[in-house]
Amino acid sequence: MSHHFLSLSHRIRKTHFTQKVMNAGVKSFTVYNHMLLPTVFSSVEEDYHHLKKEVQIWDVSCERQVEISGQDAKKLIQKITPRDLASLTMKKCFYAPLVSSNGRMINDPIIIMLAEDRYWVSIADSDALLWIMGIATGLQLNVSLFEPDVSPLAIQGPKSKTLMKRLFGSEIDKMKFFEVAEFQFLGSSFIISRSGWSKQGGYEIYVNGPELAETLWDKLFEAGYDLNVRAGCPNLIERIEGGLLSYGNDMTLANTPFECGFGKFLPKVVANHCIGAQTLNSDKVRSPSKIIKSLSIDHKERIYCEDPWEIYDMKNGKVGQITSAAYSPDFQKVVALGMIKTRSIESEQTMYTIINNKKHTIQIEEKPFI
Ligand code: THG
Repeated sequence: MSHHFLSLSHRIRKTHFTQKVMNAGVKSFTVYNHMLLPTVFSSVEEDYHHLKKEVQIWDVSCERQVEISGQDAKKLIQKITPRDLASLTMKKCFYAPLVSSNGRMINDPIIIMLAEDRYWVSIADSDALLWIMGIATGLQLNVSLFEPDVSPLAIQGPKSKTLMKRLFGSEIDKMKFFEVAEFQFLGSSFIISRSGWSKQGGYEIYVNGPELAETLWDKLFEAGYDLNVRAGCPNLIERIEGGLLSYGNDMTLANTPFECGFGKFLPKVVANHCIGAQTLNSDKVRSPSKIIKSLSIDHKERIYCEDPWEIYDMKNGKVGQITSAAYSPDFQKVVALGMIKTRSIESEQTMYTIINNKKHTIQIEEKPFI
């Protein structure tokens, strides 16, 4: 990867854990929701092996919450996503695409219900608060909309449950994937969900304000000493293997949820009161001409995809692009995500991409990699 530096300023926000992350030896950051997000501690490969074996603490404060509360909160939240929220309760969060009026991806957040009239939209990297404010203003809805000072801290890896039980007790055992519960710790209450941007299992603690952030960080490291706990971060290789999509990389405002494989989260017919319903209910959009796939590339070197790599097949020419890629030590090939024309997938042509002037064949893989 090429190494240049980003100039820091007040626009690029630090988090309540940034000092701890620096003390833990972070090597590089990216910017996500105008905030620092660590990307490497030891090396992408070493971080990957550790994540798949032990337990890591991730500063994912950049997963900002958009809080929607008030009389019209429920109406507004069901307007901004085509996913049916009728079964959303305070006990379970939903992964739910936000789409534009013409049915394109605005963001792919997790929605948490805190009360019938109070929600958190845990957003990916786009200014969803502005979009939602625009809708609330345009429709003159009676809501309060803001970004609360909430900092998600993710505990990820196969030993995450053991560590979480030591701090929060045996109630942790009862939590199933995507369940949400409130826990008392250090005299304060914390919302915790069993979720996180890895497929190694884990939890996310929504830390309110700055007061307990560093203490919680320290307690997790004390309690996890014998578990070989380390500071970590979303890992490029692991998340590609797991098929977790990254907004801005694998999908953008140009894509429909069906192209992203999110059709399974949408009802057969999207309700009319949802933004984008008309487009999302059209046959053309429901059977997309291109779709995101898990891929592998016959390439054995450490390589990262900073700009999309074009995909070709022998018959159809250019048939798509690779948007994320990394060499996987476990699979001993480059694992990738990319958008491919369904026509090319169906015609089973050999696909290839060009990296440093050399052709490399591409294989479509199961998601997640096994
Ligand atoms: N946790 C929280 N907020 C977040 C993220 C998170 N905000 C930003 C970003 N990540 C949002 N994007 C995603 C993408 C994928 C998942 C969660 C958030 C995810 N997907 C699972 C999968 O695809 O296998 C499960 C989806 C499901 O079946 O419901 O977990 O990570 N708080």
